[in-house]
Formats: sequence, C-alpha cells, structure tokens
Amino acid sequence: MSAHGKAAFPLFDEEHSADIVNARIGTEVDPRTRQIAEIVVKHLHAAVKEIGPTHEEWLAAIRFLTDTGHMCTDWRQEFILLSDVLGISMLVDAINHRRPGAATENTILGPFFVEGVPFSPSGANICLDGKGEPLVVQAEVADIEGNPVEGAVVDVWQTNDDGFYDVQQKGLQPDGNLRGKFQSDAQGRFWFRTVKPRDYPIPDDGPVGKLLAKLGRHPNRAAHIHFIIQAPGYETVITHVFAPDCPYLAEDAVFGVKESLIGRFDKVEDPARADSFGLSGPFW
Ligand code: MBD
Ligand code: FE
Repeated sequence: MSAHGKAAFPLFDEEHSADIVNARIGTEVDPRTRQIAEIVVKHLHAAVKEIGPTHEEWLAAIRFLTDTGHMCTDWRQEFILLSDVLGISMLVDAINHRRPGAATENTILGPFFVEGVPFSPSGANICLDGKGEPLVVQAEVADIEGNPVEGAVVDVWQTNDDGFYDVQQKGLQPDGNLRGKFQSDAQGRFWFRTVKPRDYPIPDDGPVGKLLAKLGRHPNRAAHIHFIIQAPGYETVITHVFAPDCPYLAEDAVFGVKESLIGRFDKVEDPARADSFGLSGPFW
C-alpha cells in the first residue's frame, strides 16, 4: 500500500469542491431537483469557503440546526421561525405573490395559524378572556378590480392582551381565544369584535431566540391581526393588518410590515356608537 501517487480518477479537491459534489448527481434526475441541488451546493460551499469555519464552529452550526428542528414544546419546532427572522419567508412570499394593484398585499403566515376553527356569524366577539381594549373590525373583500366578493372565507387570529396566542397558553386561555372564521356577505363585507392587538415578542426561549440575542436583535413583532382570505376561483391572500401606533412598525422582527397593511384605527368615544356595536364604552 502506498500513500502517494496520482489517482487516475477525480477525487475531492478544495478548489472544485462544489463541482465535484454536483457531478455525482444522476443522469435521470428530475431537472428541477437537479437545479435546486446544484445551486444549494454551490452557494453552501462558497459560504463555507468564505467563512473558513473551525471544526468547533461547524459542529456548533450543526447543533443549532438540530436544536431548531427539535420540538421545543409539544407542537412547535422552530424552522419556520428561523425562516421568518432571516427574511426568507418574506422573500419567498414576494417571489410568489406579485399582485400589482391589490389593495391588500400579502405578508408572512407565521407559526400560529390553526386549521378547522368553526365559523362565527358576522359581529361575533372573538375575545373570550375579556382582556384588552375593545376593537371593532370592519372589512370588505374585493377582487383586484374592486368588485365585492361574496362568500369569501376569512380566518382571523391574534394574540391576547398579554401577547400570547391561545396555543401558547393551553389551559391558561380559553380554547380558540382570539380566533375566528367569517364569511363575506353580498357586499363582500363582514365585521367582528375583538381587542386591539399589541406588540409582542416572538417565542425567544428556543434556538431562534438565542440566535437573535447573539445578533443583538430584539424579538418584537409589530402589533398585528392575521387574516387568510379564501374564495373559489381566487388566489388566497395570507396577510395581516398592523396597528398604526405600534413602536415596532419600522423594526418588525420578521420583516412583515408593508405600507398597505397599516390599518386605520380610530378611537370612538360616542356611547351611542358603542351601543350599536354591542359595546359598553369607548372602543377602537
Ligand atoms: C408570529 O405571531 C408571527 O405572526 C410570525 C410571522 C412569526 C412569529 C410569531
Ligand atoms: Fe402573529
């Protein structure tokens, strides 16, 4: 056996590392799969070359990704959150939802949507814990030309006034607190009662929270209400409405804020108007 001499076949070498890996891809591979694999390998190798990690640093990176994929509660691992805080979720959304002229743009879905919430009639109060400042939301679903869309199904969800979604506080909050599903009427309208959303930190007790802290970034999201609007024959809109007076509009931890999504929130003091919405005092 000898440890020198020149092999007559291509072996791994640092300079051509990405090309060598990509040359192994089979000939019958689906073209899109090939394209994606080649691009990812090319950029990963370039990043590693630029960084020049020590073994310890590379192991730390692998440990971070492993932790990110582990369940940190019974229902949550953090890969979506990682994508969110790195701006990848917003980038993928931007690539896929160019809808020039739309009154309401898309934004990020986030990790707290729950399927199968039952329908509520228009006007329902989705706040079941009685905390927070009352808010009446009046909405209209329209197509890109501004024509009303009847029968659109609209999911809404937000945190409670302590800054937690119901699923983050099972047993502490009423089940389904601050979630609703509504249907638009013949004018495309629906309304509901809730509480003013507040800014709150994204979960920061896991690996993504540690990453943000290491980067000197805060975990706060601008105050928002989530919406998914679906209607047969139309592209689904996943979006939020933001409270206009929130201090984190300009520095949302997941880059979700768009100008068109900053809502108009007017304070109403008139008792007669409160009464007409089934409320007993000032509301937004
Ligand atoms: C959220 O509430 C959210 O909406 C997103 C996008 C990410 C983390 C927490
Ligand atoms: Fe959210």
